[in-house]
Amino acid sequence: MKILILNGPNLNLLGKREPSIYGNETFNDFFEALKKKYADVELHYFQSNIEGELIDKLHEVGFTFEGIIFNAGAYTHTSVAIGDAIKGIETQVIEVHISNVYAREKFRHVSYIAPNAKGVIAGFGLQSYELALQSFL
Ligand code: CA2
Repeated sequence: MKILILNGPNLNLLGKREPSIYGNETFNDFFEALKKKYADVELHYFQSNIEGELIDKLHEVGFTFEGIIFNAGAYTHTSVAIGDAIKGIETQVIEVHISNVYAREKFRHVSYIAPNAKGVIAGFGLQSYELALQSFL
């Protein structure tokens, strides 16, 4: 089973800044542990700060992979283009967030991903990604 974890802007800073909101583990450390725990799953990871690169990756895997776990970062709340890309692919997407976006500023309550996602998981720290993976499994 092929699953992509896709991270959007600024998530490359995880574990390096703002630990009170996003924790102190780097995504690479988390991802290495996840791959070991789910060794029978073909887990892929891609991060970009560039909207078009995220869209290209959705197009690249969105007809062959079994699932996409997507934290689009702040693009979640702004990107019509990413919303359209999710509408245009076949692979199901689960929207994830590390923080509970509904307990934060109003602009974070809006999502262009959610209307076309299988579901949304927010507020469980990096465990949000593992919960999404378990849902696909
Ligand atoms: O809670 C989440 O996962 C978010 O998608 C994170 C985004 C934010 O804009 C969304 O509203 C919610 C921000 C990612 C920034 O990540 C950082 C990590 C460490 C240090 C600085 C930024």
